[in-house]
Amino acid sequence: MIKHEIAVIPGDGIGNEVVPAALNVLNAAAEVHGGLSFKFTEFPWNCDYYLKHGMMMPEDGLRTLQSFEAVFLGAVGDPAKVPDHISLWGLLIKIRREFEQVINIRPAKYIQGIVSPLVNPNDFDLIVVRENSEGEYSEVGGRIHKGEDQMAIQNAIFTRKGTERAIRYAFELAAKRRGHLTSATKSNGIFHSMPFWDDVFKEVSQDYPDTRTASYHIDALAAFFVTRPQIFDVIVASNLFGDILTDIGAAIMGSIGIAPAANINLNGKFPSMFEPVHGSAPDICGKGIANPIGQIWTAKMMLDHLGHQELGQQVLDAMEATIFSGIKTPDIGGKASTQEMTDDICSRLKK
Ligand code: GGG
Repeated sequence: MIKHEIAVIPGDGIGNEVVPAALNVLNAAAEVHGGLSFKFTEFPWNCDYYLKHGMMMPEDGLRTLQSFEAVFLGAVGDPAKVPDHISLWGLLIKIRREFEQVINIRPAKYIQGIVSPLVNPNDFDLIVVRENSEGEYSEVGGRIHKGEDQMAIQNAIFTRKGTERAIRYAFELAAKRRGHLTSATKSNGIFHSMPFWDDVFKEVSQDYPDTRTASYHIDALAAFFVTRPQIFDVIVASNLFGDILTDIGAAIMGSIGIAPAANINLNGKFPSMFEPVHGSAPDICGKGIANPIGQIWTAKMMLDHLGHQELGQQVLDAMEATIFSGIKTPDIGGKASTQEMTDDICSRLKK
């Protein structure tokens, strides 16, 4: 019997609705497998925790998480309680950084049964590899002066190591897929870091002569995501560009509630973390209508990471069959609740 020990952080808002849904699916998947079980240990770290303790997680929180094989996270942020930059840097970004989760993988693909807002919803299937440890997500800088002299300085960090690591990872992934890699740049407007990014991309590309490459400025690339996403296979992007592009990826699939993500630690020293692209959605929290697909697809990515690719594929198939059958939450045109959608996925898995 294989037993996986998973740390679970539902976090804020709908994280507390979609995480239990995805855990039900993982338990159903384990049942189908027969020789697999999960031990989920839940941690109540969120904005309410911050209001009580003045921090998003305890001092020894990272040490506690380190003993688990993976972290399964819902959503972080409740701006009515805690400013977003405090909650994000106190939990999500802290875990990504300290656990050296340097790569963020975010797939997007056309799903039959979901009405895409695209004018011409062609079949598309792409993966964004987002640099996850540096770039524009930086605490380097400061705010000085008062009144009309007020000033904020924000420095982005692009190291050779971090940039090359993300680009190389994306080339390796493209080689396993359709052999096409697109780089997101903005070297006409951002004077230092983006020409540097382009140079590293060009240099690394020499090691992958069979991979076809393209490079687009992020503004044009964002437009192409909407007008012709089918031209893309793997896209490599900096931290901020990757974050923005993947919200567009979610939008063209039909809902921000669908998109999954994996924060990968490459050296095996720390657990990787699995969390959907969406946030805590305070506007729909408590209504029982949050789309569980983003979290369930994220669970599928965790299964892949733990070595259960076949089972992961079964989860994806069940999920797609449920959507195709019309059992859908309101954000994708249905009337089903979070629970109804989850129950249907579990029963299809067990068939
Ligand atoms: N699902 C995790 C979550 O709450 N994400 C919200 C967010 O703003 N994330 C920013 C990021 O991924 O960098």
